[in-house]
Amino acid sequence: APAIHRADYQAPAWWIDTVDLTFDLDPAKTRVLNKMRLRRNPDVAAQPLRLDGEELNLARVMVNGGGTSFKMEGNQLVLENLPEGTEPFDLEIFTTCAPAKNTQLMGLYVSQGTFFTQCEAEGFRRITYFLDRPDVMASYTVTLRADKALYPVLLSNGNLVDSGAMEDGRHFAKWVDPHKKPCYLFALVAGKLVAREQKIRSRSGTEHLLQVYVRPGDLGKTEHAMNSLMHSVAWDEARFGLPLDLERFMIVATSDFNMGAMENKGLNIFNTKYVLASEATATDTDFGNIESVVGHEYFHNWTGNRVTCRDWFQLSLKEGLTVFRDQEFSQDLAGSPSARAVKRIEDVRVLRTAQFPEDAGPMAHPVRPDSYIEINNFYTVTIYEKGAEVVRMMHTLVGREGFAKGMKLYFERHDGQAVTCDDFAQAIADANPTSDLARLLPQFKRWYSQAGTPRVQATGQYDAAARSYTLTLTQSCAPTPGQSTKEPFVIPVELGLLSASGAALPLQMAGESAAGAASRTVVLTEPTQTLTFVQVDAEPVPSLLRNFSAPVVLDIDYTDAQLLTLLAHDADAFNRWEAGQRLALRTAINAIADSAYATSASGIFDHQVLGADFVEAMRSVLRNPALDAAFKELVLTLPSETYIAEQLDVVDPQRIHAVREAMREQLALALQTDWERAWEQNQDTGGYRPDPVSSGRRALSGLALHMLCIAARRTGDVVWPGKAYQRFKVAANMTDRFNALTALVASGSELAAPALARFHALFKDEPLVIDKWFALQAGAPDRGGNVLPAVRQLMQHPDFSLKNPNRARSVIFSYCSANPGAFHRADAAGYVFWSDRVIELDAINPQVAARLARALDRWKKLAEPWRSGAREAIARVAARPDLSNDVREVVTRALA
Ligand code: BAL
Ligand code: ZN
Repeated sequence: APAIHRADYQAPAWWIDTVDLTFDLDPAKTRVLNKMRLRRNPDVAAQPLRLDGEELNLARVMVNGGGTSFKMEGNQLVLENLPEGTEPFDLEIFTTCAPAKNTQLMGLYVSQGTFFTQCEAEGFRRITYFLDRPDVMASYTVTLRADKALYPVLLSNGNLVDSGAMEDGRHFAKWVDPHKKPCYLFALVAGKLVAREQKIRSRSGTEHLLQVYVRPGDLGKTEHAMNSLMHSVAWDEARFGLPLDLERFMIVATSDFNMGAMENKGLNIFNTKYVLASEATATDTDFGNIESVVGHEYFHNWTGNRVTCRDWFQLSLKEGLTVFRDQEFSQDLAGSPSARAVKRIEDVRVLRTAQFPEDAGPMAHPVRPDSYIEINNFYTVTIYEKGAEVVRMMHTLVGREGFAKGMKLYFERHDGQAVTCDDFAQAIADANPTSDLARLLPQFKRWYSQAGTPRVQATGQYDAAARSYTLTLTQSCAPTPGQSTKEPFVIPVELGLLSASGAALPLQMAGESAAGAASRTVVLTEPTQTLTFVQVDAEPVPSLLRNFSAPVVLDIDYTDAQLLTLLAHDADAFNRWEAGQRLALRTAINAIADSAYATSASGIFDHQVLGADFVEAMRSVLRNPALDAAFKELVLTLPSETYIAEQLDVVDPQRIHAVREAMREQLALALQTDWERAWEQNQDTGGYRPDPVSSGRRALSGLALHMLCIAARRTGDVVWPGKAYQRFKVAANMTDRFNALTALVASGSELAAPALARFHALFKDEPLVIDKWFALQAGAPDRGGNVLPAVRQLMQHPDFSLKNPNRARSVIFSYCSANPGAFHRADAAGYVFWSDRVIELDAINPQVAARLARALDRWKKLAEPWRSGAREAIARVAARPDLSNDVREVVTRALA
């Protein structure tokens, strides 16, 4: 397939004003009657009407009630002899499709006997012939007809205006969406579902009906999703003045879904993973994810739906902005400054372990890409998470109030339109004409056009005689595919200075008459800038990039003592955590490089690598009564293998794994009594609540138990594994139960096998819990190469299915993408397994296959023999003549 280029964008030659769809739903053969009212776009040169279609059977085409000539060109239906002039005319297209055979889960498909749709990005063309592009916005009327016994619930976007019985046990429902929308926001659902309902009243007094639809047995697991939805509605009104614009807002859950969820207008369709939760089946992490995904999809109702994207290159217009909004929502709901910081740290961790590698690899692309082959490959952490960081920097540059003003202007200007990332940035800047953003807008927008993670190198110089401290900040950005040179970015750096003993110093810069606050934001625009601070009594410790104020790598040569000061005293919680991570990272990298440390043939790295200072600092954090448990858990968790690998030019994944395991074991042993205390002091009291404080306590006690089991493995202790097994058996919630199970599995305890068997028996009817069961085993630490055979075995399990994306992810992705120590085998068997699965999945579901294909993105960094093995495996996939565009694009770029 050819690449599509942003520069080639042209407005549509035709507009579709109204769409009237009638569905006769049948799994084997669904009939779709599509009546459209079209007109020529007078602003564009006359040309034939080209409608997109895919895997459709065309039965009839009529214009203004009569026959017409047409032809097929590839997948497009081309009509040349349409009425002249700009008067609207009617076009009627009758097609059939086969939802039961649709394993791609794009367009109309069947999941467990229920019909669902997924149209973003280009799935509507699998339902009917259409101008399948986001800048064509139409008014939709939808009539659904189906067997009443099999499909009692018939849903589409908007309001239900009519329904009733038909002959032969069939019935119908007619829906009208009061808002114009692009076709990617179309949705229908038909099946046996039940709903939790809630009436709410908005600030203006309007009443709305909220509904969460699930399969009948799942109703008891919908309370949290409904609460999250109510919080979302209230939050968007309170923070941005954006009300719910529909009488009825529906969420429907399906267990077969490619993504997390989809923001179809008024009818969000969700992966069950992001709807269903009970304390018995869902962890605290699940509860948190549900809150943020429900929020995310709801917030799209304005950022995405009311104002949508002109073309798919602008995807981050809605995704970056909506991720930023859901992150803010979760922070606002979390409440305390400490809980906010914990959420921020978690978000940054995702950015740095997933997006930074993407930005340095073969799939690197700007937040607003210039070209793509398959748009589905661009639903990436760059578009989403880096896009959110770009919006966050705007927020930083104009302030909270200024940003709210900018949002208001954005909707005043663009409500009902399909627009670009430029339009958004312009609105925020124009609403804040005296801001740094307005002053620097063209340069700021390089964040949209330039790929790659900028690096900021910082060096400090203290001049005792002048009592001044000079910071030199130099920015650079490495080349990425198709972009060999980069211009300087606008980088907001929030910073402060600490005394050697950790006191916050008031900041006074050269030329200023008095000292100001102890923290401020400096905006970098030049390749190199120097900042001079005066009235500094002794060499300070700089705290830079507080709260991770820009998505950059900060290179700075801290001494261990400086990092220990930051870890103990920085007023910025993010940088406190970051100081601990830097200490651990430095230790890991030194040990990985140090040839004096040998790895034994069995892969055991039997050395003390952590210094006493680090261990004592970790002990202080654990014992510090002023710190929240959630924060302690983050500090005491070592940087991931993926993150460590990103810091190295040449990656030996086994050595990284061995060193990190050794560090963990050392922490487990050295802090044993503190872990015991952390376990005892953080037990649940009272009933289960997934709030930040109690989930933080569970996270810390879970880590403690894990560490105690790791220590027991070395000491031969049987008490803690026994306690873990006991906790596993009697736990009152899934978080505690799963943490205990994980501790047993991860420490290789003999009790792991009986616990796993018991877990499966307990939850055999809970698919989302069974996903956890699979994922835990596929992600288990490798002991002598045992994980790959176990994964193969898991794929033979009666509960396994390659067709269900959640299940495929729970086994295959957990192994290939989340278990580097087991996946990167010297014999390349992990890679061969990967290539087999990519090929196998591609025939079923190209979107899921292409995600899996990304698991070897960073192969060029691997040391031998992994590098050659990985290249061979990718080449093996690329050699297949019958690949989807999705997988073809990924492997071609990987080999380039
Ligand atoms: N628009 C695709 C799913 C999401 O980002 O909400
Ligand atoms: Zn989204």
